[in-house]
Amino acid sequence: ESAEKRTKAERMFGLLDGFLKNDSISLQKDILHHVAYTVARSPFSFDDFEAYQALAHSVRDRLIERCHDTQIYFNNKDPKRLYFLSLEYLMGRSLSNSVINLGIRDQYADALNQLGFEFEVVAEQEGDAALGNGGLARLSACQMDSLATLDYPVWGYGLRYQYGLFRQVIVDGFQHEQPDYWLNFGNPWEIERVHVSYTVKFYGTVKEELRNGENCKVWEPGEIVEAVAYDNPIPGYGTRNTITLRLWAAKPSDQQDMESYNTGDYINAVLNRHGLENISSILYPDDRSYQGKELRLKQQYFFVSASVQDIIRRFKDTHSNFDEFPEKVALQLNDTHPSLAIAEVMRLLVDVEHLGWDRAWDMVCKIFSFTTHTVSREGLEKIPVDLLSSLLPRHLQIIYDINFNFMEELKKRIGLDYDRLSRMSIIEEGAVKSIRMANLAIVCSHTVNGVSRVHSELLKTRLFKDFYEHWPHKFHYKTNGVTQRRWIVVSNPGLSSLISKWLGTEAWIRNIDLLTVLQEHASDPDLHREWKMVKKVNKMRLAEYIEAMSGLKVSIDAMFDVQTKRIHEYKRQLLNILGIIHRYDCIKNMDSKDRKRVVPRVCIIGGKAAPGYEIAKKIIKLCYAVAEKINDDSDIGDLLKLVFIPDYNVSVAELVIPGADLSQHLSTAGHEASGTGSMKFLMNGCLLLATEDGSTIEIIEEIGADNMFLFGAKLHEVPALREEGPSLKVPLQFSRVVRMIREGHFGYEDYFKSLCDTIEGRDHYLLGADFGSYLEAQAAADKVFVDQEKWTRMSILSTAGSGRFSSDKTIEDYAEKTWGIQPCRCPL
Ligand code: 9GP
Repeated sequence: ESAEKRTKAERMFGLLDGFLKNDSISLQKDILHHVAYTVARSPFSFDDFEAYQALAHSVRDRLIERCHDTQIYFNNKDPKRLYFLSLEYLMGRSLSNSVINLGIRDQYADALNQLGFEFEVVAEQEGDAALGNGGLARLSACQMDSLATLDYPVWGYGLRYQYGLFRQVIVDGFQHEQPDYWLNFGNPWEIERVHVSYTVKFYGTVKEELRNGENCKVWEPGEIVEAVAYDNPIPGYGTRNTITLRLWAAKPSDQQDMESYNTGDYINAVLNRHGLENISSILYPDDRSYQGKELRLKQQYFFVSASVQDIIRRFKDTHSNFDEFPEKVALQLNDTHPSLAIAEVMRLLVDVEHLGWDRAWDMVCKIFSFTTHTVSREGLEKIPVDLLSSLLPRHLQIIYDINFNFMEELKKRIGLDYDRLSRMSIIEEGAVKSIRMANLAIVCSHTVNGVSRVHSELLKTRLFKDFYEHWPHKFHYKTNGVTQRRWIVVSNPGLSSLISKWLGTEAWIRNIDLLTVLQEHASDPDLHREWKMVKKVNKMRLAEYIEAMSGLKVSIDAMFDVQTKRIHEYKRQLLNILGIIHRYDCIKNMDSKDRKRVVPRVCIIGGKAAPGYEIAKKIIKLCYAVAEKINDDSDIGDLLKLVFIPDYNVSVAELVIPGADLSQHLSTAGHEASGTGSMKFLMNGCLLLATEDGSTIEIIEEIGADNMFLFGAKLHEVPALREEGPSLKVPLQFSRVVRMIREGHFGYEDYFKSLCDTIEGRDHYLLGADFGSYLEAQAAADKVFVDQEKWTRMSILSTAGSGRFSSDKTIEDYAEKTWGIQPCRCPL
């Protein structure tokens, strides 16, 4: 029979013409085929967008081929798999990244050329997949790229939001939010798996039943929704391995509301069904808090329930004994958002698989690991018990049971220290009784990771001190990283070619340690010339973008000084704007001789404010108001320009980062868990002006403090400065620039009053305290910029020292120390 099967398979493979071919003629045929039969346009006349669609489908075919091979290989080898659970992924565009990782970018560029198209122009047609807010979401995307490249057997799981992160539109300097219906033009990068779907239950009641002599809990739901899988292939670089990011979409279930159909309420029954799809429709646009919203909780449970059912189904396909479960499964919780997975695994193992509580609990403690991305107590999620009890009654019981056992164990260790017991309890008593999701995640995970060394210290000494004292072995950190494939190879092709030329190899794209070789050439005049040329081209590209977007012409001889990230008080974009006002004020008061010594600057700020975050929105408006004043002042000319880049997203970042000379990372010490923007700028040879916070502390260790511009209060100084409050002495220049805003130099003085009030008086984020040293750091940057040889050397050393901040490093660390997984490389 097997010989027969083999002959059949060989015949089919022959009919398919073997593997897809990647020579120029085959690719051209393929693209034209998709123009004609997928896009349904004339192959003799199609535009750039249609060319993009056809090209994307052609690439997708190749991704699917590799995905199949990878899954077949994984299934044969049956390694321990990692399941990465995250509610957010900021993937950006897929085309360029995919063809580079597949190693066929040049072939496609040539094929398109033969058809009369340009690869770059066609690639620009793609919209961003923005299924996330900020750092955490982009980190997940970088980590998926590294997991695929390093051949780890992994599945990513998430939600397929129909509306991604809102589009930021600026009207008269004010942020407006518009929906990002990113699926409008179809999405060639996903594969709808109609046959992979799971039932997800909500509401209802829990009954006790005697089954086979055992007391069982039976959950009778009040609402049923179907989760349908959409698979997004993630190709590795330099490997055939292509892993899958499986995103779930909500669809009405056939089991729901049959009664209403039968009783004749057809119209309402259909409308109700449609409402259920909303579960996966909207991404919550706030990266700091998601407290107590029913829809958010539904999203969390919907995604974890479908994922956990899928994971157990896959395990059971090839295993009959659950004792092997922890040897085959590692579950990573990306922040607390997927923590309900813990209760869901318990429910499925106890209520459905009937393993018994103790056996199930033992497994849970072996499979879960948790990474937190926040430093603030307010950022920790809490779910009101009332809400959970109505939405997921069985899960509430399970969490209560977990907590009861934990409290009993704790009492044995620490006695009746009620304060401590109540701080560590998963249940928070109080006006609104709530579930502390972080406590749940810590209690049930074998490892709790921070995202930088200092973050981990803060977790151990502040946020989770009690837990650290109880379980010191659980606490670790993995320094975040970003993928060099996206952040150098895709976004900065000039720099990428230059690095390969000087290293004599492209191997650094997989082995980032090789970048250190650049250190040997850091003073070579030939490298300097080529390095500066690459930067110049990138600055020209960025200048063209700025002009197209805002009409503002900027000089590429000026220093391009960039701060792009989500707008937050702690990230202190306001400090940057105050610095710009100060610079403007100084230039205005200079005589012509002094003006000749001014280093011209183009200050670029970009980022989105959460829709409900008023102060952040005022910061954006202030940026526009100041820009208007400065840019219209003919007396200032090219000495200073200020640009706000609207709708900052991954593809805009790919343009901005390579074009930056200087980048600013200004968080008040102790507030940025890690920060990954700095790593992208660093890789691109951009000098950093930064506080000693989050990952910057580790960047200093790699490239040296004299290779960057550091300023500001250190972590240990912050409490004393805060203590001083309004009596803290601030520099005169600080009071002067704030007064300029208050007195209406930039208009809207009433509107900006509350913003000024946040920094005069209490000034929680210490802008006044840090202003003096901030200006000194800025002056130091000016001084070095004039010495282009020194600047270029520092720039080369920045790139050369960025290897530690590749997500490849982070992932290897996680794989070895947290997940216990091994590479599983599909043969070429
Ligand atoms: O704010 C942190 C940022 O510091 C970190 O680099 C990133 C990735 O770990 O996560 C951010 N947190 C969030 O995006 C939401 O808490």
